[in-house]
Amino acid sequence: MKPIRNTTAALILLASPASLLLCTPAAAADACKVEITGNDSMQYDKKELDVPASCKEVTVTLHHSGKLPAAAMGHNWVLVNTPDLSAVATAGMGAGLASDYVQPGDKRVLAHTKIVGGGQTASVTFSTAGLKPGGAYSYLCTFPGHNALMRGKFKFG
Ligand SMILES: [Cu+2]
Repeated sequence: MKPIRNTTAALILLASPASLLLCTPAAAADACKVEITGNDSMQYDKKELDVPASCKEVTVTLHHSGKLPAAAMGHNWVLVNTPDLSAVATAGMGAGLASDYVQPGDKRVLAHTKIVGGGQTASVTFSTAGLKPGGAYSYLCTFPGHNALMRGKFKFG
């Protein structure tokens, strides 16, 4: 008895146009807009963000790809001079969720988004006038306990 082989596997190949790389002024402005995602495992998807020193303004968009609410697994994106990271995290912890875990008026905070929960997005646009090209900047999440894992280097120029 011969096994009957069914070979009806149909492969449909959808021809897609080769991706085009466009070099336009709009593309240059896009270099000043960066995105980062946080998840329910207390992690950002990027260890480093990079913007050229030619950016007069930078927009950072934070996505939360998880499902947990902000009260349980909230994330923000806070930019600091690297040496200030721990102190800003500690101050933010005391500020509470209502203040997005950022101490109001904290001069060490160079820019920050609000706290987002699962499925939410937040953006911040800030001037780079106070940043030095090649300076040592870092970003972190100031939700209590998160900065141990949720931190990265912010490269300007
Ligand atoms: Cu977080």
